[in-house]
Amino acid sequence: MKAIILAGGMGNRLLHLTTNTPKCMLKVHGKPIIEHLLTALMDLGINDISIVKGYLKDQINYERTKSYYNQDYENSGILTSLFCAEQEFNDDVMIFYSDTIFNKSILEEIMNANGDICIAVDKDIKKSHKTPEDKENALINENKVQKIGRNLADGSNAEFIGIAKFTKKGAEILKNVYHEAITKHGDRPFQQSLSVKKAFLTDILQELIDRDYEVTPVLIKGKWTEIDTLEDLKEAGGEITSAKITPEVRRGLLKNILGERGFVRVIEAHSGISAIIANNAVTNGKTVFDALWISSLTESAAKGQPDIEIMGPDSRLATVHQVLEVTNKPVIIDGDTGGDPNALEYFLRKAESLGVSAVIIEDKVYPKRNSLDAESEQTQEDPKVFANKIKRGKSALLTDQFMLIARIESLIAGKSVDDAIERAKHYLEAGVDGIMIHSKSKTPDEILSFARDYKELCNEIGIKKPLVCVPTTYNEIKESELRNEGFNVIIHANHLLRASIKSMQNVCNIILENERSMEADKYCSSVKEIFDIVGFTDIKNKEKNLEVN
Ligand code: SPV
Ligand code: MG
Repeated sequence: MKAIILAGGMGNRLLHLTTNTPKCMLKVHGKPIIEHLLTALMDLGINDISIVKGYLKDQINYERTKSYYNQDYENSGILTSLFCAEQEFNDDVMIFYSDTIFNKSILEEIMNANGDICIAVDKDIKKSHKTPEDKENALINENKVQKIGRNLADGSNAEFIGIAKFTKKGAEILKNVYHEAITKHGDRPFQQSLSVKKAFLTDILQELIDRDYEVTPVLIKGKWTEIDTLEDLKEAGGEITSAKITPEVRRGLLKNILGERGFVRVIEAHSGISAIIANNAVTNGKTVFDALWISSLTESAAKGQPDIEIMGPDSRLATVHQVLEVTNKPVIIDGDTGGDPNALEYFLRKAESLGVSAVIIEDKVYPKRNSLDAESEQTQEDPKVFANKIKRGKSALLTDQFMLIARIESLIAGKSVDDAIERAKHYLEAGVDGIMIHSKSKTPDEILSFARDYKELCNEIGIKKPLVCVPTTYNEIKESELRNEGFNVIIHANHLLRASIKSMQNVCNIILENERSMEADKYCSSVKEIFDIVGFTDIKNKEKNLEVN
């Protein structure tokens, strides 16, 4: 008996965890998901194991296994991955999804099942975190699979769990049907997919059924867990806080995401705990923050100090250390004015070596005042002096992964959009890697007007760099609208600190008023939640060295 493990997918729903790690290498109970399967297979004496890789293939390395590679993993389906290992279809073979942890007894059940084509199904259709469109269900009647796929029109009474077994004869049938399907369908729809190339395993199984081949269900009793979402990973005992990343890999992430998507959504973090919350935030199982902003306002305030450039570079870097330790997202630092050019060089070199992706410096005179304060005088630097500072900063950098971004404060200082554009020209020509336009207006009008002129300027001078904004005061406008207007980086600059201040004040008042904390409980996270968030639960699991099988 051979085994083929399909490990080419990108695991989009676990986005922030799979930025640098293929899904099957995420850890559950201290070891990668795929390793649970490899151990179980080897325990059962199955040693002829092939892994079909795709996304981040070099990170999946297991001695004593064979490797296949689906080069086009981004544009093809799991069936294409399976057929990358077609030469293995010359014996009895079991096929596995690589993102599911199966109890060993399940493997035994299907291994010993009768039938040339068998699939493992669970009669107890799980309340998994998958949407109905994503669940692979089956309709079983008279010990035969009648239908298999997503959203079955005739209903379903079992869930496919991602294991199929083909005898040598069954594998021969599979090969023939697959090649006939390619000839017949070409790039046209195939079963529930847009083409054979993009098809799921369930599509070929349905094709086999349609051609009157018998697909036998193996009704499993043991436990299995598919890791598809953060909730699945958490429930399986996975590590969601400590996916580690080297400074070299992290540093280039911001440029990479900007290159690929042209858009980055950023949230502020001012401490380890706020960084973990920001790192793990996800909505609809897929929308996440792409990067973290280390704000001067909140980093100073978290230490009880005003944002007037008295919390210097080393304070900022100490906070950055905390954040880098607990997250795997790219980090952008608020560098204030950058100080004098020597101080800027020192700061940039440190930030770059830590794996920070970008520093933004503002064109004000040291010591600056927070830009949102209506009463402070906002003194801008001469643009030529600031352009020279940019040149000094850029010359101190060792990699081109790192971005030095110039922040223009003309609108904050009461000057015109034209003044801001004039400055943008100086800074772009000095070699800056991006431009941030700041505003404290209640409406986005002035930054939108800047964005339009900026596009023209970029065309005119032939330099195009990402555009950044911080919509704190003009926060009615949505990210998608800002994106459509030409903004590439949107920073929600202070919200986690503001949320925590309000919440802490509320809880203080409730405890004082009630002379006890019972009434405040519903406004507080549980202690267990803290354990989970900071990885104490992970550590306990590791110490117990829990055996899943
Ligand atoms: C910060 O977050 O520290 C910023 C943005 O610099 S603002 O507070 O709006 O100036
Ligand atoms: Mg600031």
